[in-house]
Amino acid sequence: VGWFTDSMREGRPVAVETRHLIQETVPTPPEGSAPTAQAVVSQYACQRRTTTENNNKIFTDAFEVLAESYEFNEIEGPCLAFRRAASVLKSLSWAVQCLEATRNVPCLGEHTKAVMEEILRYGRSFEVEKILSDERYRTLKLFTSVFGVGPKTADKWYRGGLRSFSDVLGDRGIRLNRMQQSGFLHYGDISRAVSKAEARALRNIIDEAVHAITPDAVLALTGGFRRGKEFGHDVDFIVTTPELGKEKNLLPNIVLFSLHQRILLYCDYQASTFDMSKLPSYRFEAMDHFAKCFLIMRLEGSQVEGGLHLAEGDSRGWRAVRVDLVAPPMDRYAFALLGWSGSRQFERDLRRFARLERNMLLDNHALYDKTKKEFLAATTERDIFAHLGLEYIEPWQRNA
Ligand code: DCT
Ligand code: MG
Repeated sequence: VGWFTDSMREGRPVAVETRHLIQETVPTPPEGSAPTAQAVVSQYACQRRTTTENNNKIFTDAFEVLAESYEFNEIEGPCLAFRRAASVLKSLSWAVQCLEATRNVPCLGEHTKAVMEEILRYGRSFEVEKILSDERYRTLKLFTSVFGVGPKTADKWYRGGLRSFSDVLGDRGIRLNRMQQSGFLHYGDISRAVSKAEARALRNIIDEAVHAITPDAVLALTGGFRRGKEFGHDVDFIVTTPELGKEKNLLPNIVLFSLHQRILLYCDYQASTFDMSKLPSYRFEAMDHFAKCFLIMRLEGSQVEGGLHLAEGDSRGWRAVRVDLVAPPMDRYAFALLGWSGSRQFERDLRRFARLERNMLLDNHALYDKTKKEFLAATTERDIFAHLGLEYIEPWQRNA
């Protein structure tokens, strides 16, 4: 999870959740509009089914640039508005061909519609093109593509007059932390997408590591690969064991095993700070309190079915891959699995739905009913959806 690392270190929350448009009345669409436009589309991603097939990529790519530009400028309202707009368009089974067809689609504000109008008319957005050629945007985008460098650090370097990696690496005044050093060292590999086959190979390696020591351990692939994505920026796993308390040994043991196998290129282990008695948490926190590891692992081509996903002409026979491991206690497993399966927008809306529609607090640790003043138990993701009064959404339908 590259996107939160800097915020975590700098103590800045990643997102601010604000109440948005609620579409309650549904006008009848004009004749000839997209047929499915008549269906009510929920403003909450957790009430929509979003596969990896995106019929509105021309719009959502543009919105992502705008959102990121607002994020770099720390303007959170419009940033979130564009992320929500992108998310709702991703859920549509049809391509938007005219603005009138979106009359029953929530979360599309004035600014968003103006951008869509431009794209529909000219095939591109001038506002987006201006951002893409903006020096500050381009530099921040480049710097934040390094593992361990978030928007705050990138902006500091930019304000210091730095524009390229060689500027940063040649600046005597900059002391890179260990994470950033590894980020630069393995830049080529970890900025390259990880394939599904590579994710499966890593699963086999970690499975062997964890079961060598704890035969009854449970290992689950989460993140984008659990949602059926073909490629990801990292591979996320949850690992636990039925015996409460024993999960504490899992990550240190996997790390030791990997060290022994000489496949560990970087390791940042964070012990658990989880304390059930400190819940529920009313504060929005970017990160959960479970034990976790942010790793860079060495993956051999011989372990990957069909071979490594390398650049043409690269014949090293191995590559570096970013891997995240989380180890919650078993009684928190369903919450951790739901939280780490993403997408980020799906998670945001689950929490927002819980709070605004059910008076409940949901995070990666627990679900708390503020009306009944009690925690709601869950052993599966389905239990959590049921407590929230939501239809179950399969992981592959959570690509919001
Ligand atoms: N997550 C979370 N809390 C955080 C950070 C992440 O609950 N503070 C969840 C949301 C998504 C999931 O963890 C994995 O994060 P990423 O790896 O960043 O996202 P991804 O969906 O797996 O995307 P990618 O394919 O790019 O890795
Ligand atoms: Mg991931």
